[in-house]
Amino acid sequence: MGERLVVVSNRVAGDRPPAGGLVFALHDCLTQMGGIWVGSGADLVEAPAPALRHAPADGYDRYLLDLTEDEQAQFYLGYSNSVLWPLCHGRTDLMQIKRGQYAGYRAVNARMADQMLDVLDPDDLIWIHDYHFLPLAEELRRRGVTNRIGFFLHIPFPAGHDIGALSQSDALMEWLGAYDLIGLQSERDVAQFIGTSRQHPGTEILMDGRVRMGNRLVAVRACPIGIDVAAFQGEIGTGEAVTLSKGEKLIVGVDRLDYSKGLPQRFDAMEHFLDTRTDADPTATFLQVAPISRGEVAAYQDIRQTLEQKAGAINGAHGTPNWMPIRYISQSMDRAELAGVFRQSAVGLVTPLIDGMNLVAKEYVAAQDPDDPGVLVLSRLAGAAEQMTDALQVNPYDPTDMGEAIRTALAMPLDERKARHARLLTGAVHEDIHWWTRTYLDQLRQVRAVPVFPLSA
Ligand code: ADQ
Repeated sequence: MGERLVVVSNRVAGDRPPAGGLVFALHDCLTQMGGIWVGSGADLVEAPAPALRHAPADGYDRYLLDLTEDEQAQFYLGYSNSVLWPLCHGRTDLMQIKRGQYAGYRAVNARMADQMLDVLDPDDLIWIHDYHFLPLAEELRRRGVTNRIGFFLHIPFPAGHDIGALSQSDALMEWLGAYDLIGLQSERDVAQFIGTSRQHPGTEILMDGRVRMGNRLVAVRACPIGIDVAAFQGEIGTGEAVTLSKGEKLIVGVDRLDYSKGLPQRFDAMEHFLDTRTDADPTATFLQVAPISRGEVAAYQDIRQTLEQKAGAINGAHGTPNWMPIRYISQSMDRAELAGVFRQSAVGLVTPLIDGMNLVAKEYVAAQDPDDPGVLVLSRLAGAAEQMTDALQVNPYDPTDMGEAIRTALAMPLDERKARHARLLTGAVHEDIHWWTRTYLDQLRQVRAVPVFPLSA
């Protein structure tokens, strides 16, 4: 039997077209290449089935792992999103370490490995995604799986000075040592990985770029994720997505509601712009779309309240009976609506405090009219900043810097807008989603963490 791709990620595409960045990218990859996609089922169960549930999709097969309500609390909301997510985003202060989470995380990974054995073939190329399944390769190796196994981390690799906040920091490095290729979003993440590895006994960085982890040699590479530019452009309709008055400009921000996305600072930047407004500045309305995510986690409830208060205060101070400077929406939008809003806006604000990549930045560029493009204002701390050097790059912690960038973007002459956009679009087209999957999988086929010693149980 020939090579078959086996993708594992927590979320899999449902029956409707997938929405989120990671899910969209993997759906596209599997539709083209065929193979199987293993993930956790959306509906919680009282007692998990003894085997993965088969759910065919167009062009590939899906296999779903059942989760109970308790496992959802410990594995997903707990260890994954209240421990690993804040750790990787430099917010150790928001980590909520609670008894039972780690055991739940390990148990779900172990059951996933057990149940995957039934669907794996010896020639399968296994590609595991993101922080929910860090220990999965080690679990598979324990069960005798010798296939090539790649990992891709979509979020930043934790900084060396934060790693001590994870009680299982040694285990983390051992889990990673069971892969053949560790893919990270940016060179910054590779540097963080190397820094963290240096602190870990038994890990050694080799001159050829590989890392000796225990008795295995593992390759670590930056491979920045991209988007399907043509597909996103195909979403753009005709007509105005947002009603504006004559001469009014639109500034847009689109994010999951998450503390890593820098939303309060972005609202402060808009306030700075309004506070220092002169007659030379156009009337500009800021539309922030931020649907609630992970609403059960406390840190996510706080951010929602903060934003509602800020939007109210800024509108109260600067609005008029006919105009509100901030429109804040906490509901999701479909991709066609999003594409339309991006195209209509004069400025795209993508200002996370830290981000693995940030696909909104690339979608914003893809959606612009090349003859009259909007300007991307991009956080220098987003992974995307390494590729998108023609954006106006800002410090997302500094509202004055961002507020002045909004002013610069609104006043930017057409020639400069066109030149910057053309270069950004060329980059997004060249290093798109197809390039990403091709580049990653080509490297995975080439590398081999040698030798594969069975790990003791
Ligand atoms: P996310 O943190 O979810 O992804 P991002 O890369 O911006 O962040 O992707 C979000 C996706 O969801 C985009 O495709 C965007 O269009 C869509 N989206 C966002 N807000 C939306 C809204 N209001 N309505 C509808 N759709 C919305 C993680 C990492 C990122 C990394 C991706 C992919 O945190 O750094 O870029 O994975 O690797």
